Order: sequence, then C-alpha cells, then structure tokens
Amino acid sequence: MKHLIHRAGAALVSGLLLIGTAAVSQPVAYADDNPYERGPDPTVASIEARRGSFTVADESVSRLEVTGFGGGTIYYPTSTAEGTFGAVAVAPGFTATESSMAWLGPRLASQGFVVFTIDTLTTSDQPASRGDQLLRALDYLTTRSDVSDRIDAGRLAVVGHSMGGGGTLEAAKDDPSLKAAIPLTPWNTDKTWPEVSTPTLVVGAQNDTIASVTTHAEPFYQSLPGSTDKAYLELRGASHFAPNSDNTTIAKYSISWLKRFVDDDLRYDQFLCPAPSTSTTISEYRSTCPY
Ligand code: 9J3
Ligand code: ZN
Repeated sequence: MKHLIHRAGAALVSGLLLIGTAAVSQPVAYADDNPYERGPDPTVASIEARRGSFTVADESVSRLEVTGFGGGTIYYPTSTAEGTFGAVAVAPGFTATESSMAWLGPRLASQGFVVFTIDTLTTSDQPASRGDQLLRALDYLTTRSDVSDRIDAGRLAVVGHSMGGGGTLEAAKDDPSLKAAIPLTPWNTDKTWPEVSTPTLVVGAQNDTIASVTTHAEPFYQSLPGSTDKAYLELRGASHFAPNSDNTTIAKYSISWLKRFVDDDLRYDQFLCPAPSTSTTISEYRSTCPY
C-alpha cells in the first residue's frame, strides 16, 4: 500500500515564490561541499514545525514478509532530486506496537530521512532482542525493501522508546557503524554503556516513574565514553510516555541530532551547541559540545 500523506506547505510557497524570479532557472543547490546535506537551511521554526520541507509517502511492511522483526511502516520523502537519504529504524516499548511511535515517522521523514517504525516479534521482547530487531529492520530496509534505492546504506540510525530505547543502546554496542542512536525514556537492566562509540542523544523524562532518569537515562548517558559524541535531554514535567505522542522538544533535538550525525550536516550544530538552557520544556541538558 502506498499513498501520499503530506504535501509540504512550505515547499509550495517557496515554489510559487521562485516562479517569476531568476532563481527558478538555477540548478539544485548542494550546500557547501557536504554531499549529504538535504533540504533548506534550518531555522528554529523549521525544526519545531510539525512537518519539514519534504513530501512524505508511506508503505506498510507485513510481518509475514520479513524475518527477525515484526514488520512495520516505512515513511519516506518522495523526492529523489537531491539523491539518497539516511535511514532510521524506530522501535516501540514493552507491550506496545509501532502505532505508539507513528507520530515520529512523518515528522522525521519530512525533514529528509527514510524512517521505519517497526513492530517487534512479540510485544514482550527484551532490550537486547529489540536491538537485534532494529538492526534486522535496517538490513531489510536497505537491501530488500521497495525504497532501498532511496537510501544511503552507510548512513543509518536507531531510535526507540523505553525497552526499545534500551534496544538502541544494544544496537549501537553491536554495530559501531551506526551513525546515531536516540534512546527515548530508555529502560534497560544493563546500566553501563562504555562500548558505545555511536553519537547518542539520551532523552529522559523528569517525572518518569517506570524508567526513572536516576536509574536509567542518566546513568546510561554518564556511562557512555567521554570520547563519544553525546547529549542528555531531560523533558521537564514529562512522564515515561511522553515519546508516544507528538512532542516538539523530542522532535527538534532528534532532527538536529540525526542531521548532524547521519548527514554530517553542520548547519544543525547551532541547535545543539552551545547546549540549550533549561526552560519550560527542558529540566536538564548535558552534552560533550563542541562536536
Ligand atoms: O518498554 C518499557 O516501557 C519498559 C518499562 C517496563 O515496563 O519495564 C518493566 C518490565
Ligand atoms: Zn553495560
């Protein structure tokens, strides 16, 4: 099943503005000398927007047609004008399904990533299994899926909620070639991650009573090597389930992290370094800036 789910208003407006100016005849601009930059120069408004500049389509993948994970939904930019995109697999938490993370699919894809929100083999799979499943999903996405030719298989990332977030750390530990990991209110019995070299953004929720930041997100962040690019974002007043619905703070820093480390896009450094101040939405932020 394929259908268009989004047409970017911003793209439409800029297209109209281009008509009647000399700019319309200019070639597509590949900014600087980074071949992986995608989309226009970012602003605070563009990373906080509910949708980015890319029109997104989606395609469901039945669990019956894959092995090693439970199928899912692929969200991808329809444009091929700028070349291939980096890709991100997203895992849900204990007892949950991909629908619990569906909001993140089009929100990230519309910024210029192929995003695969997955189901796990069973909803009670533990973090180590979820990490394996994220890697199997990326393997399917880059080698056998209908969108494999839209993806740069050398630029892959993992995102996950709770046990799925614990799974992102497991995946990064097992596969150092991953370009970015984002554990969201992560849960794991393993509290130490000195093996991870992948740039990692740990997102904790201040009022999480299921995976408290003091026993999960904070020690996970602190145990990542000092030589690993890392950040800790704590969502003020938030619960364990903040990553299960549209959340602009999660989105803006996840977009910035993925752009910076999957696309090597230095235009996004401004949103990560210097570290954001505490605010009505951020109760704590730690980082290893500059990256
Ligand atoms: O994925 C999660 O929400 C993990 C939190 C949890 O309920 O763990 C207890 C076994
Ligand atoms: Zn450990």
